[in-house]
Amino acid sequence: REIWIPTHIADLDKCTHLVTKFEPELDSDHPGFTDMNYRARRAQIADIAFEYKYGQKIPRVEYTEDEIRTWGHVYRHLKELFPAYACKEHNDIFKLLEKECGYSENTIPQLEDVSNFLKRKTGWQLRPVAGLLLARDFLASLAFRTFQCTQYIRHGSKPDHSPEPDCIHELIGHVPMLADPIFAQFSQELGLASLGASDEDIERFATLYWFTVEFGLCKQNGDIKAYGAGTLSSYGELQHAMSENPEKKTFDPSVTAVQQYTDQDLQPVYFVTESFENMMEKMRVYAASIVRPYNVRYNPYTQSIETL
Ligand code: H2B
Ligand code: FE
Repeated sequence: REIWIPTHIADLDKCTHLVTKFEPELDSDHPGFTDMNYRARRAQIADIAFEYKYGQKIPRVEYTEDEIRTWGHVYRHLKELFPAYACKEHNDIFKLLEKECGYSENTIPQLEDVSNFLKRKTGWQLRPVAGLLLARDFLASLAFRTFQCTQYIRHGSKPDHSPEPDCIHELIGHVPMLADPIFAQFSQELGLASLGASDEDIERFATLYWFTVEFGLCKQNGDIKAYGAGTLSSYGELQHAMSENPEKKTFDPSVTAVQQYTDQDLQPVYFVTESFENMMEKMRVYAASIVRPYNVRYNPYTQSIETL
């Protein structure tokens, strides 16, 4: 029984299976559950993703005043914390995004513009997605330097926390790190390692993704800084991560891959890496130990996966 994998970047049109557990229509704890306007708006923005095909321009969304207010509120709070708490790479690129890509308190950047910025920096690109994706599909897209990116914004009544990814999380948390060459490489390699892996290994790669790309901490000049997008897009989580309260363990893929985690609350455990290079080295050793029917490599000229 061979596991189907995308072999050309256009095959990502088929890697769009959603996990619906956090959606406003289905989750009665969602802050938008009883807000019919919010639900209609979400459906409207989701349609962009449902109709999107590889190679198209990402349609622009005209955000409402309410949506921009939510964005601005979170943006302001996070910006106050970044100088002390975000890693150097995130701080540097965030400034560049403000200068070159229209990031500001008063503007929600358009995915198409941000995607073009990333293409120039590291060859990463965005494609719109309607919500939380199956881990296998989400990880597969990373192999093609493609980030499946939500375009809607969280409900305004709960600006600090969103149970699902939203454009604040993607644009402020993920995008700056994807514009860093080393982190860009790390993220793609995680995607490549997942292609054709068993369900059990996908679970472990998803956990590794969680404790690195989403909630990872790193050492810089003797201090602990945040590089994970879940931390860098929530001021509550960022303050919590930098406090003495949570446990901080050393990143070690074979330990990290089986650590329990919660997607409902502040993280009780974080993993700290010495450097992105060191993390990438350790991940290569871990990935090489996974049994797969083949090895894969990415051909950037044809944007295809070659199996070896
Ligand atoms: N889907 C979307 N749309 N964004 C994410 O950041 C995301 C996802 N993360 N699906 C994935 C799951 C991650 O938690 C791991 C790979 O399961
Ligand atoms: Fe994320």
